[in-house]
Amino acid sequence: MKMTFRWYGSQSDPIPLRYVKQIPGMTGLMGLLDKPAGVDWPEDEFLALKKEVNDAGLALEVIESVNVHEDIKLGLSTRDEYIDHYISTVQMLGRNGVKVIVYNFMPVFDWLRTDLARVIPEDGSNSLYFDEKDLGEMGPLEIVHRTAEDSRGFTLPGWEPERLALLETTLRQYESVGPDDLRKNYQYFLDAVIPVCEEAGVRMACHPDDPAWPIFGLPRIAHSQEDYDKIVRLHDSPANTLCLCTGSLGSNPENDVPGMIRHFGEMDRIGAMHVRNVKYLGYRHFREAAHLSKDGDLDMYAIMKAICDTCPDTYIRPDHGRMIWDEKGRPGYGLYDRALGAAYLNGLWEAIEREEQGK
Ligand code: DNO
Repeated sequence: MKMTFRWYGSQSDPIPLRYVKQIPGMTGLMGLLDKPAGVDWPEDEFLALKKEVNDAGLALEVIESVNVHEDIKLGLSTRDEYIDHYISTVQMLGRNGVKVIVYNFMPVFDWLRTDLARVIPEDGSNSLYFDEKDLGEMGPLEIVHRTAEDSRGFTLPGWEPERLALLETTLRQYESVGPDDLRKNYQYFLDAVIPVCEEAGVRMACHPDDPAWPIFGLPRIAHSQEDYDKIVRLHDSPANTLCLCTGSLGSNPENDVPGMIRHFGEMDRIGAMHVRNVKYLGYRHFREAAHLSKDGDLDMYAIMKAICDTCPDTYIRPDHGRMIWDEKGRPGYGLYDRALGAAYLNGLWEAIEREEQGK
């Protein structure tokens, strides 16, 4: 397992890279460039990022959020041009040492929460929170405005302003797209991109729907084992993999997260993992918790054990942390709680490996 950290670049992330390097066991980043969906990523900008990261003693083998343009998901006639840009970006990243690209195929919204800073009464920390009841009252436009207001001035991944500016039009375009249409458009995308990935030595890793159910009547096709079984079959290749996010899939208690890791790990279809815990508060109602098993409802030991048994070489990162110790960071992406998460996951890993060696 290679422990990595999501970092937004020195212009936008208040966390200096040397702090990331100082987290015990941290080997690299799941990095990103802040680029709108559909553009060809400029090689010089990527190389500058890579140099900065490598100079800090960290690897840059995973890139997150090479976003798929909405026209590709909608299957519009303009999609081929955007797919061409995607392909050039894959080729560029591959020749510069990137092994995995984390992306998603969610219509319009990436992850969604109804509160970005819900205070946890037990200890006064706060975390991302979701209650479907609040969402019902809000509607898509309101949630977008509220999320922007609550983000403390930080851009949030998946909530890029240029995408959301077109929100009303895009929502209308999806009215005639059902899950099967979306899957067909997905297959078209994978058929074009995966052969290029195979040549470039890159694996595509699809992030699940978060939360793990449909929202606002939009089609969503990546939130259960059954969904992912279909996705890996859309284009059968070792380069067509999942970014198994435990907190996203785990938001639905019907998903057996360790079981899913074993299922797809054994098939060698896990390219990367986001590892975090959630606390259920009711039907479609949860908050994000500290990484520890006892602080939430996921069994983090069983999760790490499943990784160790079936995909021990995968890249993982501690995912969304709470805001603790008065940190004023990007919601979900502060330093302190994610660093604690990494330390805890590394501790579990050491114990599991020792256990294996002692057998
Ligand atoms: C949320 C992130 C996601 C993820 C994208 C990948 O915090 O995990 O935004 O990066 O879905 O495309």
